[in-house]
Amino acid sequence: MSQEQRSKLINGYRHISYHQEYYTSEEMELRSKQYLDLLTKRRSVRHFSSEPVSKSIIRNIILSAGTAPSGAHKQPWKFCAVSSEAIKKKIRKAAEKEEKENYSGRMSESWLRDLAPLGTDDNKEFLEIAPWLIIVFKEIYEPGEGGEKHKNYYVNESVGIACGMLISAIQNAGLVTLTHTPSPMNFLTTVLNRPENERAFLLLPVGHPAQDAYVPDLQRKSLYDIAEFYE
Ligand code: IYR
Repeated sequence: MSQEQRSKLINGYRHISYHQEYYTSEEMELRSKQYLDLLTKRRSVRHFSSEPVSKSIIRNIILSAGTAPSGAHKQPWKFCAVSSEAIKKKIRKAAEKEEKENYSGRMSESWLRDLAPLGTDDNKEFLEIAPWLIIVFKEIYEPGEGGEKHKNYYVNESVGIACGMLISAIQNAGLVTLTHTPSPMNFLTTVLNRPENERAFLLLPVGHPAQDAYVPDLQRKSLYDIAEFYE
């Protein structure tokens, strides 16, 4: 049922009436459970198939992430989607160079011990095998016409939320991803030729899992570990 759209001025700015579909409690029970089931199946996957994924699916996923709320609605994000084999190769080479140093000295003993159950190492083959890499940049400021820098607000929070929505859109599409944070990440600015106001935030390979993909046998915390109810 579509409702008539009304508008009014608040502080001199146009506001439009907002309506969203009304669900009964039963419908909400079902929908919230179905969404939980979808996200429960999500795993960070490191073994990708090279099967192609269409650009239009990647576009929809990025547009979904772009619906995230952001500080003062500045939308301080840029999603760079890479399917070029040459660029993926460059990214893998640079990421592995940094990771080699991380795993062989920059990371502490206790960090390496914490990572051991995940089975990670400095081989980042997935950066070339996955059909797409989405590199998320945060915009630390907005450049003005005359070269001035307009501040963005709550940039890490905003971009973090957008990345969460990106990950759930990837899961909903039937694809898998992994939050990869090669450190330091500044080589991505050079490889992708990004402007001065952007900083690499997260790198996500996107694709189908390999036929023989394995994930570590991990458990999630229970509701009572992650929530407190005050009724
Ligand atoms: N960035 C490294 C190391 C790494 C760190 C954490 I914390 C992880 O949860 C997983 C990996 C890498 O990508 O291998």
